[in-house]
Amino acid sequence: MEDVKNHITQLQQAFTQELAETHSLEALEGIRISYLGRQGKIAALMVQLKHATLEEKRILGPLLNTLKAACESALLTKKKQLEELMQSEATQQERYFDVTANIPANQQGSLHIYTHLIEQLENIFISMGFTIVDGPELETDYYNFEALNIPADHPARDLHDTFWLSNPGFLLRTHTSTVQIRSMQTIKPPLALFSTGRCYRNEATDATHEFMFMQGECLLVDTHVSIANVLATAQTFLQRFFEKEDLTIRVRPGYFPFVEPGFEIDASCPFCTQGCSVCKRTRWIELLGAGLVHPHVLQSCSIDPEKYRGFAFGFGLERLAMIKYNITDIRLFHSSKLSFLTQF
Ligand code: FA5
Repeated sequence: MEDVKNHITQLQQAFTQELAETHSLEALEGIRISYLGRQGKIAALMVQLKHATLEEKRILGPLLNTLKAACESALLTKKKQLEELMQSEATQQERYFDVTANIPANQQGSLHIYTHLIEQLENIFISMGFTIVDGPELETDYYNFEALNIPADHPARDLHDTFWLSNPGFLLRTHTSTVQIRSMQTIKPPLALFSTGRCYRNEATDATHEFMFMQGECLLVDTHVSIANVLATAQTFLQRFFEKEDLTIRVRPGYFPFVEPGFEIDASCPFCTQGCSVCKRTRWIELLGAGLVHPHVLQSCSIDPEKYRGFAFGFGLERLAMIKYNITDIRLFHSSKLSFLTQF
C-alpha cells in the first residue's frame, strides 16, 4: 500500500512540474491525455486498485479521486491562463501592426480597356460636334427591331441571335441602333449624336465573338445630308482613332434594313502598305456598318423624310481595339487577367 501511496505522490509531483513547464495548448492537451485519459497514468492506478484489499481501497480510493480532481482543476486553470496569454499577445501584435509593412511594389491601378476606349471615342466625336447619348440595355422588340424597319417576319431578325426575356416583347438589345430611335423621338433635328454601350447576342463564344460586347453608334440628321457626309465623318473618325492621317476608306454594298442605301466601310490597314497579318494580306480592314437613315425609320420617329435626311454608322468597340492594340482574343476584355488589363 505504501508503494501505491508513493506512486500517487510522485505522480502528483511529476504532473505539477510538467504543467509548470507547459506553454502551449497543444502540449497541455498532451498532458491531459497522459494523466487523465482512458489509458492514462491515473486510470492505470485505478486498475491496480482493483486487486487491493478492502481496507487499502478505503484509503487509496479517496487519495486517487483527490489526485484526479486536483489534476482536472489544475489543467483547467492552466488552460485559462494560456488562453488569456495568447489573447493578450494577439492584441499586442495587433496594436503594433505596421500598416506600411510589406506593401507589394507597383500596385497602381489602371483604366479598364473599355473605359479607355469610350474616352477616346467620345473625345473624337465631341471634337466633331457630336453629342453623347445613352440608351437602355434591356429593350423592347419595338426599339430593337420594329422601329428600325425590321418587322416580326423580317429575315434580318435571324442575323441577330436574340436573348429574349421571359416577359414577352422584352429583350437584351442586339445593337446600339436602338439609340437612334430613342434619341430621334426626343431630340428634334438637326442632331448629331454618338453612343456606346453593351449589346448581347445569343452566339457561341470564340476569339472574335462574345455573347456580350460593345458597340458604338453615330447618327446625324439634318436637311442636306448625303453619302459624302458619312464618308467624311467615318474617315476622320478612323484617322483620329488609329492616329493615322493618311488612312483611307473604301465602301462596299451592305444590307441593314434601317438604312438605304446601306454599305460597309473598310479602312486601309493602319499597319502596312503591302499587306500584313492584321489585314490578312488584303490591305483593307472591315470596320463599320453604315448608310443613310431609311425614310421609314425617320417616319417612325415623326421626322419628315421629305425634309430631313440622316446618316448612321455602327461598329464593334472590341474589333477596333483588337486591331489597334493587336489583341488576339476578345475574351480577354472580360477576363481578370492582370497582365492584359494593366497595359491600358
Ligand atoms: C449592326 O449591329 C448595325 N446596328 C450597325 C449599323 C449601325 C449599320 C448603323 C448601319 C447603320 P453588325 O451586326 O454588323 O451591325 O454589328 C456591328 C459590329 O458589332 C460588328 O462589325 C462587330 O464588330 C460587332 N459584333 C457583332 N456581333 C458581335 C459579337 N457576337 N461579338 C463581338 N462583336 C460583335
